[in-house]
Amino acid sequence: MSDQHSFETLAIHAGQEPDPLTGAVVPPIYQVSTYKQDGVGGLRGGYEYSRSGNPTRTALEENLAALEGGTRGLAFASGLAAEDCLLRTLLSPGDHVVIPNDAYGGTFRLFAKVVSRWGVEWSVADTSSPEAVRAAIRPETKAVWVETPSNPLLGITDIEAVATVAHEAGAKLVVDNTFASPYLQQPLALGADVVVHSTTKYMGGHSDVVGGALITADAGLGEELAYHQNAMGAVAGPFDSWLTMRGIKTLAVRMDRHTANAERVVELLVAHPKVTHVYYPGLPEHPLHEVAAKQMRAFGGMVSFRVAGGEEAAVEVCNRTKLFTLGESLGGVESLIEHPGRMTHASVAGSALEVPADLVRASVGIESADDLLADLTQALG
Ligand code: P1T
Repeated sequence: MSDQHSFETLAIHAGQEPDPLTGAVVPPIYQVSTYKQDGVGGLRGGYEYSRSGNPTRTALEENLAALEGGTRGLAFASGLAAEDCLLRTLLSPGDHVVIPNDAYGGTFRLFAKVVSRWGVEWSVADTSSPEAVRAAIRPETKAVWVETPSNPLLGITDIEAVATVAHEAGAKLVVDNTFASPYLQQPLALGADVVVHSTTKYMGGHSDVVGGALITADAGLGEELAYHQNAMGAVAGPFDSWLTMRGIKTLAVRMDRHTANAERVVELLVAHPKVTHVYYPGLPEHPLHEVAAKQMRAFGGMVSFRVAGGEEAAVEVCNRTKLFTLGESLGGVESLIEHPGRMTHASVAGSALEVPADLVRASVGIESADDLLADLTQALG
């Protein structure tokens, strides 16, 4: 599949050549752990053991690389498994990493509670300011980690500007592209070295699979990560890879609809007397709206807002919705709602990443926008 094709075409065809044996149009689920060798070392297509390589996973990995415009894609058992592999590839004891002041709680926990135990230092910066990132960099800084848009406050980082700052210091720029998806934003083209995904979210898109991915522009780094992927072992299984590919085929149409519905939800929330603040990069009053408009095709399906009446009022809104399902995660076709302070971001309590107690996060699905607005209206009361 040529890289010249447009995103929608690549999503459906990249890495998805009809099966050479049967012509099956969809890559089969190779539910297998090992492969017959034609004499010792006589591998068919390079496959020897499914941790090291599996044809269904290969199909997904080629697809991921094409969609992010990278040279190498790697699929993992979860987003955090991908992050763990990346951190332990890039960092050694004594190294330092700059992390954002807004990020998924589990990502923060990985830095604060796990990787730090191996002698890796981290400090927090407001990555929406390239100057703040520059100020946080130390001689030992090996990586700058960015989420844009960020979870849950929909903060925006100027990828191009922060890539320059990181590279001047000899550090790599990692961008978690989970909230945007490659349809809306392609960090490698803006100078990022590695893209991270929780494919559990928009890529899979149907709340039926947990997975993660790393995509790199540089083939050497891709090789190093592939080595660690195999050495550490948290690979995506064949069925999970297949489900993720199935989701990706409709990514473009889903993201268009997520965005259109989110814009309707934002309109409602901005005008609502019980809502004190709306976080959405598509709003002209978002502090980095212009940067978002420059680096994103559209603004996506995630919306956060604060509710008058504090934490209890925010929790009540989450409890009262009927169509927006109360639950963690995001990016599926069905709308979800949650209270980050008590749910997805409980692990950042007391840290520089603490989220407002009156915050509600909505993952706007692709149901009828009118039905979604009616549900939020009754929940806000
Ligand atoms: O859950 P997992 O597939 O391991 O991915 C972790 C992860 C990484 N990056 C971002 C931006 C994420 O949002 C997540 C997971 N987030 C949720 C489960 C959530 O509800 O926010």
